[in-house]
Amino acid sequence: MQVHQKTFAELDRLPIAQFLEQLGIGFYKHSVVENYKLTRDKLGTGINGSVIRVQRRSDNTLGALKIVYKNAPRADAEVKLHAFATQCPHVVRILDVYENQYRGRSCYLIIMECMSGGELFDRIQQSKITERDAAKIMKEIGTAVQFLHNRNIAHRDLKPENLLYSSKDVHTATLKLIDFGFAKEVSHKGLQTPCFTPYYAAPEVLNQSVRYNMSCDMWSIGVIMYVLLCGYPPFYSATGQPISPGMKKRIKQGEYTFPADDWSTVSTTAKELIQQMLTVDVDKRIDINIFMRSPWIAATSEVPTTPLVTSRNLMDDMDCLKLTQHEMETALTTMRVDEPTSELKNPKTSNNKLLARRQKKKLAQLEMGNGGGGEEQSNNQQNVPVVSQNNLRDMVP
Ligand code: I85
Repeated sequence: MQVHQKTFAELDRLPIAQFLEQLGIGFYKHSVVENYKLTRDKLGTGINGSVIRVQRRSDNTLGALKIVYKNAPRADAEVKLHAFATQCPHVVRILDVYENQYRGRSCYLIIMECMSGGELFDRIQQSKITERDAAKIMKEIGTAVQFLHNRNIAHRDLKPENLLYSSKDVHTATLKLIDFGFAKEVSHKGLQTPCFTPYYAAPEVLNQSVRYNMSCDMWSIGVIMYVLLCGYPPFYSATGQPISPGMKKRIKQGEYTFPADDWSTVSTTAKELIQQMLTVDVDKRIDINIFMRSPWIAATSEVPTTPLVTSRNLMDDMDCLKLTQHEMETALTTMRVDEPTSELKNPKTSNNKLLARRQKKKLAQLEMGNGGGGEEQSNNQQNVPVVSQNNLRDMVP
């Protein structure tokens, strides 16, 4: 349990086996079938691979096995970030990790506890909930996100499909976050490597990565909370199409309303909280700690027990759920921001030479006691860090 003191960056230096060992997670290279019975039940297909149901031979415990091909761009990051986050009670727990050959390819097999309660919105659709229930659900989601953000980790794929209940029992089930395929540790270290010396970087650029990635999660929380309280998304296409130019424009300008028919009975506190998350200006959007401290979340026992129209709306319009899911997918894809990839690096340019020259000059200045002249523009443009808006999905084979 000494792991609590160690940061992700500290642990990340270790090879995967030791990394997992530090977190008390088993890492094995023998065949997974020696310890688990694989079933044909497919629980879904993620970006990096499939998820199937498994059963531990020793005690019949149900598990979910996720195959992540080792050559996938984020394979190691997914295993490590998920393993690190597994300490949070609102993150699906990793039981073991295997490294096996599958169809001739090397892959990680992540064995998780099986979340047999299914997706959050499937449950909401089937039962009437009150505003207080919604607050409790948002608190569970917020707890997971707070755990991650306070450790410099952005999930970047917060959507209803990634929120599952641990069991079918409504009273005891815990809501947990799944899928770390897009998760990212967002410290400044990416911008400090020799390849990306930020000569031209404005101060705000240095904060951009952290701010954007974290605030992307906050926007997602805002959308999830909106849907939870009414049963339809804040932004939707008027044409019935999954995404339209009008809808894009409304998202970009933050144009949404709280239609009185469904929202008049919802507390102002809840609506204000949503507004603080669905704020277009990233600098004005609230962070997770402020969210968690807001009375609606911190004092759920004082939130009114007004019934919500959510399940009725979700039921009335089966497409609503699909629409919400699609809408979040599109928005998430455009919101994920990455540092420049190594391809942007110009290997011919030597920053070290420049640095050496600088240091020599500084010494000379000190010796001469003057400020010296300026020939600041001598380095290569290609080393300027760019915050690329690569669609990650396009980069994954
Ligand atoms: N349990 N995105 C959609 C699922 N337990 N599922 C997806 N990425 C993941 C599947 C495709 C999410 O990382 C995914 C991941 C992990 C899981 C996962 C993990 C643990 C489950 C891709 C279920 C489930 C739902 C209802 C009933 C049952 C299981 O999906 C059952 F009855 F089988 F227990």
